[in-house]
Amino acid sequence: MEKPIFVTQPFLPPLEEFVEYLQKIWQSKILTNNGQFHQQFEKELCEYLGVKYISLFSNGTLALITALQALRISGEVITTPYSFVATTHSLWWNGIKPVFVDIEPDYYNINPDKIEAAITPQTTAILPVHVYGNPCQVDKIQKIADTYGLKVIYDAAHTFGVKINDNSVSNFGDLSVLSFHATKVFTTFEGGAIICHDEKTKKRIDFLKNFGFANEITVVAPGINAKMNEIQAAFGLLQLKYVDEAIAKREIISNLYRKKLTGIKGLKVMHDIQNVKHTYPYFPILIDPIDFGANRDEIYNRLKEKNIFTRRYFFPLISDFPTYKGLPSASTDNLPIATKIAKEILCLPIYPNLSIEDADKIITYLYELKG
Ligand code: T4K
Repeated sequence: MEKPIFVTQPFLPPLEEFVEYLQKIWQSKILTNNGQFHQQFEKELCEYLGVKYISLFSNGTLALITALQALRISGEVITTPYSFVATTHSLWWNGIKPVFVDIEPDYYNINPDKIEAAITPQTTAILPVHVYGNPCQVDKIQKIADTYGLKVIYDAAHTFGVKINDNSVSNFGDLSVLSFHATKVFTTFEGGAIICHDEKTKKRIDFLKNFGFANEITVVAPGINAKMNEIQAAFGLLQLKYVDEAIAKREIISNLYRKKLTGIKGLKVMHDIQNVKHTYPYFPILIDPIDFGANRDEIYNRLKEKNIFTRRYFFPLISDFPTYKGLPSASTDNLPIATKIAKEILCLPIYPNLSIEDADKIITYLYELKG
């Protein structure tokens, strides 16, 4: 059996370089609670991403939950069923009712043209996701939010380093939430962040992620413990030095797949969007069972037999999980595009250390599997 190839693999900088950071932590004995590496990492991330304020978190899910708390979102929130389940879970953890709106057929992000019809007097916000790092139609979404007095919180878990016309995608909306999980383009093992536009909001977010403490003796809200620790922050600082190199390697794999898979009947690849800087977190393809001659699950299973572990992100839809499927907006009739895409989607392996030979092997297998 050949060595397994997973959908992703984290990019790890040289270990000896990380040891230097660890030595500093051992000297200072500061392990967490806004230590030196935490402060430095926030500063360097702001510079790298081109954003004003960032608050680091222990993971992306707690950052999402806190983002909703920070803006006091309540009632109903309009969101997408086509995402990782954490997006909707963050609403549930805040006692908010999710209202699912269908996605658009090109980039599988929430369809702005369907949002207005889902707004009720209880709606307080929109929670879209830039799926696979492809930006949502941010201007249209903002216009709706402005018209109806809604907040916009972007789940930007997939968009590290993505820019629209040279402006960070995280500058759109009221808040943007990043994930630095091991499977992401940029990782701190586990980790996340909230990006905001003003100092006051950052302060509130920082209180909330530290139990609500505003100072030693004042608790201003029922906050949680969602702080990033010094080891994560140190790893992040080191990762930052290598992230451009890692993204460039992802781009090579992405271009190879795209070049060799474009034009196969029944297999659709996604194309880059003009004026967007992409960072290639995933390589999704759609398999049309009739035209390709085999369905998505057959391909998934046949590749698995060859020790190639693709993933069906995002199947099942969030709206099909038992917790959410009783909601009126979760009905298949309300979500025809998302339902179709979830049946046909397959994410191919992509990561900086995936060799050209292995990517070519995957391409060859796909040609062999075509009916
Ligand atoms: N919003 C969105 C849109 C998200 O996609 C996510 C997370 C979140 C919010 C929440 O952010 P976090 O709280 O996670 O920061 C993975 C990740 O666990 C999850 O972070 C991610 N999205 C989601 C899309 O994918 P799984 O269950 O598919 O991961 P897993 O463990 O099966 O990993 C996939 C492959 O990656 C493995 O087969 C091997 C490789 N791998 C994985 C890990 C964890 C490694 O090589 N090393 C590793 O350490 O959920």
